[in-house]
Amino acid sequence: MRKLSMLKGRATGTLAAALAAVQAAPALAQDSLELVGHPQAGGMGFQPASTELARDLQWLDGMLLVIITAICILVVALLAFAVLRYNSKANPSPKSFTHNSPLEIAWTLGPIVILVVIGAFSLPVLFKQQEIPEGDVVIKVTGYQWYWGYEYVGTDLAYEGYMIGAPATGGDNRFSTDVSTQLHEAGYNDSEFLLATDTSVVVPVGKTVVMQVTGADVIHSWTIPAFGVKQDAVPGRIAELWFKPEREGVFFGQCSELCGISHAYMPITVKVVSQEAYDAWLAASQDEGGYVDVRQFLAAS
Ligand SMILES: [Cu+2]
Repeated sequence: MRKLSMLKGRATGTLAAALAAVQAAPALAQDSLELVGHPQAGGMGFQPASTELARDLQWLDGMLLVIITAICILVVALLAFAVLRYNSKANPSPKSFTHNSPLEIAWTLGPIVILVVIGAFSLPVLFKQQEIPEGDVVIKVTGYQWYWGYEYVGTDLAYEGYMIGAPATGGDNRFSTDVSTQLHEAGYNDSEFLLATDTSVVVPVGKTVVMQVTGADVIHSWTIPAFGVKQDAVPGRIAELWFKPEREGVFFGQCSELCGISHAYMPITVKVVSQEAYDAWLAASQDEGGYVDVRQFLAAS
């Protein structure tokens, strides 16, 4: 009923077929899915915030930057004033008092007020992150040395996600022409090496996604910075995180807990697609008994 060879987005062809795929790739590049959060020349700031939580976190970071900048300027100015005004030349006979109660009260109360203000803004963001809502989509994610396993709760769909270029994809964690071919076939560019994966987490836009995070061997950590989420994957425990992506696209993350020699080679990709594309992808993947390339269904959205 379905063209299986079309659906399986894996490198299987001859060299000629691979070269043809490379040439065809630009037109196919993720179809309508924009790459979000990949490295950019001169990039300095955060990945574009793509959930309410990420926006809150980035706003909080900006606010804290203002506060610590003001504190640094004040401290440097006081130091400079003390050095210039009270050095031994400018002030040959210093006073010898050791206490100043008003000053001591001020420098105790000042930091308390600053910390209370910071806490008043940061705690609501923390609670928003940690209070897990009912998920429209629930996915269990398991960290392995060195890849991720995904299970769509309530369905029989489960698959694994490897970095393109990892041993499981025929590579040795190094860039090569073969890796380049695989990247382009999967809709990525060479610059996404170390970030691109053979399969992705696929979720619908605008829906609440709950990830149940655990580890199979050692502690890993699952994150998508553009969503403002990060959670340790601890063997024997299930922790949860949630996000509600506001835009379609391909989002990148990396294992964020040092987990062994190939820790740097277990990246994460999430593809946020329309509800229609998600439904079609989920049905096809369940029929197929495994991950089907979601780009096949983007045109329908
Ligand atoms: Cu790791």
